[in-house]
Amino acid sequence: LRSGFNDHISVESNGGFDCPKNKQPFIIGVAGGTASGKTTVCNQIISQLHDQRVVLVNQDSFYRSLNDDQLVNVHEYNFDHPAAFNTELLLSCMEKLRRGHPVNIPSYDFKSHKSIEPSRLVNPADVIILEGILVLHDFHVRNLMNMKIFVDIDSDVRLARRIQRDTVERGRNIQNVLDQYSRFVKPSFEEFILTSKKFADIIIPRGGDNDVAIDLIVQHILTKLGQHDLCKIYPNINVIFSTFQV
Ligand code: UZR
Ligand code: MG
Repeated sequence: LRSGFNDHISVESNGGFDCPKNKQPFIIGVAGGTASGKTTVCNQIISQLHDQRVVLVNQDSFYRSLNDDQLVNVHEYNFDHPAAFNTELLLSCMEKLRRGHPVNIPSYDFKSHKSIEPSRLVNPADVIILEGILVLHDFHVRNLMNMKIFVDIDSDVRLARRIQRDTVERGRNIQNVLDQYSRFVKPSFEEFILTSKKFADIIIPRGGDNDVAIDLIVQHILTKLGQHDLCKIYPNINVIFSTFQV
């Protein structure tokens, strides 16, 4: 099978069968501004779901490669705009995972600003978490999700963390980080990310520090997966339940 959107992405077939509706994976979207703690929240959810098959998909993997002109003027490029992502490819990958097919997720290199080989083969799972600044922005991407989470942290805390991360982990200087923040990161946050908060089912204050919120989310996922499991063991479970209700 070919993805149909991008020739270098090949998708393995599982025999062409889609998984039945009641066995489809539980898809969670985790959005929020830069350095809000999205990755921490995802890792905590994953570590508490130890008995389930969980995969994490990053929206960052779907950044478009910059061409030579864009690379020369890289400081003029807005990485925080929805157009910086290949959303068609993200959608086709998520759709395949939802139907129970394995998929190749591209790898993005933050240093060269390009998609690089090898891509990552992701197998179908019980829970799929899609994480990224703009995963709640696109209507079609939102529509794939069973649960939509927005991680909410004060902007000054995020900026402080972003400076720390970009200077220590990404070798940038403070002036560059601040310029980029005021030119692109902050305006795009206000225009595209903050406005997507209203689509969230759950808003988590304090991000990864909020143990109660993580517990509640994990309990909800387990309840939903439990219902899936009952349907697998007893295909007529809905009939049984409705009989009891009579
Ligand atoms: P998180 N980003 C880069 O710094 N370089 C790239 O090549 C691609 C993206 C940044 C991007 C965004 N913005 O704010 C951030 N800039 O990665 C999103 N500038 O990642 O959610 O982990 O902060
Ligand atoms: Mg992150």
